[in-house]
Formats: sequence, C-alpha cells, structure tokens
Amino acid sequence: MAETNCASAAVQGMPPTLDAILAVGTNMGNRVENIDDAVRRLEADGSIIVVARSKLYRTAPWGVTDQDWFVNACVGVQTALSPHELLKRCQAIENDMGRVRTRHWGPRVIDVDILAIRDRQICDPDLVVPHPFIAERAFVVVPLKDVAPALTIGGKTLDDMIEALDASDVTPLQ
Ligand code: PH2
Ligand code: MG
Ligand code: MG
Repeated sequence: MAETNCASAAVQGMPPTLDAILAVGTNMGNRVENIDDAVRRLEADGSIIVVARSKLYRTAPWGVTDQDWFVNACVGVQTALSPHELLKRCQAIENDMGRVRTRHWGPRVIDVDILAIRDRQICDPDLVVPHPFIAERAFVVVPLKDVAPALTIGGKTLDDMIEALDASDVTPLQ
C-alpha cells in the first residue's frame, strides 16, 4: 500500500547486486582503522556481506563545526536481515566500538547509518529509509556516488545533489 504522510522519498537505481547501502563516519582516534573495524564487524557473523566500498573521504565537520575532521565512506551490502535487524546490527557495532552519545552531531568513534534498502520506503519512529538528509550532506552524497552512481532519491540524481552542495570539503584520502 502506498505510504502517506511519510518523510521518506522514492528510490530508483539501486545497483541490483546491493540490498542496502550504509554510511560510515568517524572523527576520533585512528579514523581509517575505525572504518575498517566497522566493516569487519558488519561481516563478522556472516549475515551481512560487504560487496562494495567507496573511497575514504576526509570531510569537514558539518552541522556542528567546532569539532575535528571526519573520515566518511559508504558501503554496499548484501543481507537477508530485515530493516530493523540491520538497524540493530549498526547500533550494536556503534556501541561495541565504544560510541558515547554526549553531544548531538558531536564527536564519535563510529557512526553507521542506513542510507537505503533496495527501493524500500520506511517511516518508523526509529528508522526512516531512505535516510532523510542525504541530499543535504556532501559527506554522504559523494561517497554514495562511488557505490551507486545511478541512484535517484525523490527524482534527484546524486549529481543534482552534489551541484546544489558545497563539496569542496570532501576530498579522497589517497
Ligand atoms: N556526522 C554528523 C554530523 N556532522 N560531519 C561530517 N563531516 N561527517 C559526518 O559523518 C557527520 C558530520 C552526524 O551524524
Ligand atoms: Mg547515526
Ligand atoms: Mg550520521
């Protein structure tokens, strides 16, 4: 049934090899190691397989700007987990890696967010898919384009979004 009163937008162009795309970000400690650690933990019990990885990007802090720079990336995964099971896994990895929630949008050892799940639109209190703020964040859209270049959200291409943003502070690490 078509959903109404839903903050999520229609998704097209998901690569057929992917069930979901996740965004990972960190601005504490060894950022590159933190991203690798999160990917290893995603794959640890075999229920999630990471089949695509974006480049790693050094990004300026967005939203709360008086904090250290981030490394951001996206991963494409195959999984038979339900959306809420996938969310629980992402949150468990954040907790297991020692994430402490103090300041909203503040420094974090790891953030694992669900960006998209096939062409699903979900509007639950704890999970909105596709992620509602993708188009506002160059640190999400630029790596997302590496793993799903043909993706459109609410009819907008990723290039449309990048054009409307300042992506000058999102630079590949290597
Ligand atoms: N995450 C935030 C807030 N600001 N800025 C950058 N560059 N990268 C992030 O991952 C990030 C942010 C909240 O999730
Ligand atoms: Mg998060
Ligand atoms: Mg986030």
